[in-house]
Amino acid sequence: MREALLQVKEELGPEALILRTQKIKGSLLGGSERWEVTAGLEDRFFEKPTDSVSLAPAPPAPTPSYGPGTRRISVPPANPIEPPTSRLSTSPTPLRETTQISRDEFRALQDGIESVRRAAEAPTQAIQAVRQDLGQLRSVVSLLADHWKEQPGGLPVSAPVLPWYQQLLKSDFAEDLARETCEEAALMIRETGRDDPAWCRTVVLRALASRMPCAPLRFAKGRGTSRLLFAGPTGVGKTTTMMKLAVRLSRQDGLSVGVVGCDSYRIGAQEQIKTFCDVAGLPLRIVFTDADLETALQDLSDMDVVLIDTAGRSPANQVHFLELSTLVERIRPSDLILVQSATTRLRDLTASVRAYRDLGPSRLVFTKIDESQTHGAMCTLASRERIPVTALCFGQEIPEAMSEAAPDELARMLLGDEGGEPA
Ligand SMILES: Nc1nc2c(ncn2[C@@H]2O[C@H](COP(=O)(O)OP(=O)(O)OP(=O)(O)O)[C@@H](O)[C@H]2O)c(=O)[nH]1
Ligand SMILES: [Mg+2]
Repeated sequence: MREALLQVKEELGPEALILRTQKIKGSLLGGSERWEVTAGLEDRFFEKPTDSVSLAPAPPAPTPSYGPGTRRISVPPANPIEPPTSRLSTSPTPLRETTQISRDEFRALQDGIESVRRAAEAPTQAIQAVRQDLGQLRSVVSLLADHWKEQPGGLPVSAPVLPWYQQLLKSDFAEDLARETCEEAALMIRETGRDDPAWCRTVVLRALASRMPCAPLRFAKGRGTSRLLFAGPTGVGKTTTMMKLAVRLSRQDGLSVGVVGCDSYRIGAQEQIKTFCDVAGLPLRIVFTDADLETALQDLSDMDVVLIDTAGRSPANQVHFLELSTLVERIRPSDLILVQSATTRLRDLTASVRAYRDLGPSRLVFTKIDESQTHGAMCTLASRERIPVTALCFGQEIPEAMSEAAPDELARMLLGDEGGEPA
């Protein structure tokens, strides 16, 4: 019995619990008496292997436990007839190790799965948290915006359109127009219940476009002669614009086009227009007197369109302006095209357009857009003066550097490229 107990301790260690001992009688064939000892280890030893183990009291006999770590050892008594060998009557030796490893592995697996799950959920949770924060921030900003708006010196426009308001100011669009346009857009945004940046841009763009008067020039073949007179300040690109239009109408629209040059004032003006008409193959009449003008108009009376180039006139020069006014009266143009440069300051543009108003301009053309950093001045002018813009010129190339004006296009020039918030 003592030997059996010693063997149990040796096999299972000092923490071994003796669960049951039983004497086994020798067989009829002569075997000697034996002791069967059932021993085991407490469950907790498998949960957390430890070196310092306090021995728990043995579980109540006689029901043996064959739970984890239980071994039954059969030991013969010290008897010289039988060799003093021990025999494991049940579970093979690796039982404890196998069970312990499986549990450890299981735990490790569980831990692994748990950490993978946490890692997988982390970004989603983070995004949700950021979304929530954003939503809260939006409402706070909106509340603050409403509050500030009512304060002296508060926000000029509602929060969702504020970036676009600032963009319009950066483009040199007039402050009052920018504010009105953005407030109109803000109202629409509120009604739709959407205020993401892309949508806000679309609504501001539409509101802006509705303030840009544009009208194309259309001519029909064989329906009498349309007379187009080009006027405007010096050097803005009147003659170049006229040449661009002449090529478009004759080559692209297949119309018959004649040209009248009335600029006897600037040196080189006649050569400029003559060279062009020679190259383009268009009939040209240069006029110096009223009689010349009558003859020229008569000569070109069977053309679909007659384009008339005038000398650049400063609105401040009264004598020059009077001459121009007399010329307009004699020609009675179907359209008076007022050419202005996009590089001119708003104040000068406004003064110039108001001076030309008496001549009855029916269309505006903006030139040198390629040389202008911002387009707010010309758009403000068009919006305020309500003279339809017909063409935009953005280079010296004839006829390529010209496009038909469109409200959306002008609005886009102010707001910048497609995208979310302005840069
Ligand atoms: N960059 C740029 N240059 C232009 C544009 N339109 C005209 N020009 C240039 O501006 C200069 C003056 O052009 P003109 O067509 O002679 O101007 P104008 O108004 O007829 O001039 P005056 O008859 O002297 O009053 C020329 O060098 C043109 O090539 C444009 O859209 N962009
Ligand atoms: Mg000219």
